Amino acid sequence: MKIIFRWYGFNDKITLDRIRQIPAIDGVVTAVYDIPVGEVWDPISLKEIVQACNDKGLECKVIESVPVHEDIKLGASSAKQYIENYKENLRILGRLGFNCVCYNFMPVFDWLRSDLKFDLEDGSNALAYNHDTVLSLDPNKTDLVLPGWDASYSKDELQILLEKYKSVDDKKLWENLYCFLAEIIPVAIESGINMAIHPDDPPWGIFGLPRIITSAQSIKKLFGLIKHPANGLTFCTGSFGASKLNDLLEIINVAKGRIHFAHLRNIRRSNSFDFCETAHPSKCGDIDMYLVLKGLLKAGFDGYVRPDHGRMIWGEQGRGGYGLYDRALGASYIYGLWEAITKGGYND
Ligand code: DNO
Repeated sequence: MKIIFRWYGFNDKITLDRIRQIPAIDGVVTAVYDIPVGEVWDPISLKEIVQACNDKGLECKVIESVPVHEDIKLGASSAKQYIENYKENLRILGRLGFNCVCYNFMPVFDWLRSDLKFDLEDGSNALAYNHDTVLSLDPNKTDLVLPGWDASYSKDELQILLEKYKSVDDKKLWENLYCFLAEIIPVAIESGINMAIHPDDPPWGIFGLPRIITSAQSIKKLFGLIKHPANGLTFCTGSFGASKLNDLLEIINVAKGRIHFAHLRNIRRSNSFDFCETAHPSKCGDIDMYLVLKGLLKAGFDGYVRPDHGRMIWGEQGRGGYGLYDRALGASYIYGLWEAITKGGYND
């Protein structure tokens, strides 16, 4: 297992110099942030990114994300060209030594929270999701400002997009996912890249849009579509764990051999749909991180792990979920658990 840290590129105020001081960190996971979704990435700027990481002794082999253009998810006529561009990106990444690509297939919105600064009892704050608040928002009527959502659409563009999705239900979205995977997985294999889909966060439909990567059942279905391990998973404890119906150990079992990337974070649920994020240790939330890591080890997991969202602590200001301090504590905790179970063995 390798522990990596999310780095938002040269404009990230959490610099590589800081990241390299986190104990036992092997590398970073990053992306290209200044090119519109669907376009082909510039190999020269990617090379600079890899070089900058390597110069600081950090590996750079994982991309999060190569975003999937909405037209692919919609199955629009322009999907073909966007899929070609996606393949080209995979070829470029493969040539530069990347071996894992995280992506998601969530329509319109990526991860969604109702609060970016939810006060926790210890005086820190974290991301939180309140279902009633989200239900009270109408993306067609209001100028939607949603934490977590990369608001790259104007109000009008958003309405047009939501209108188009009216003809896409779960079944259609699965079909469009299949068309995408059937084209890109062979190129990923040739390029030495494992594709790792990120589950929908939260794992239920929002604003009437379909969401399909939500449970053990959906992972079984996904893997059945293309039976090669390069068609794999980003196992995200917080995304799957937001639903009480999901058993994380069952998901690890179902995805055995095909988990290429793990996002580890903790959450505390307050009812069926509401939750807040917490510090990483098991004691702080509903996710038993020890059992999760033990489950991963038993499943033979040998991929990348990153500490996912942290709280904002010690007065730190910055990108919600992506401060330095609490994620660094999370990384050390994960390393400690992993060292204990790998060296000491585990008892069933
Ligand atoms: C949130 C992240 C997601 C993730 C994408 C992957 O913090 O886990 O935004 O990067 O869904 O495509």
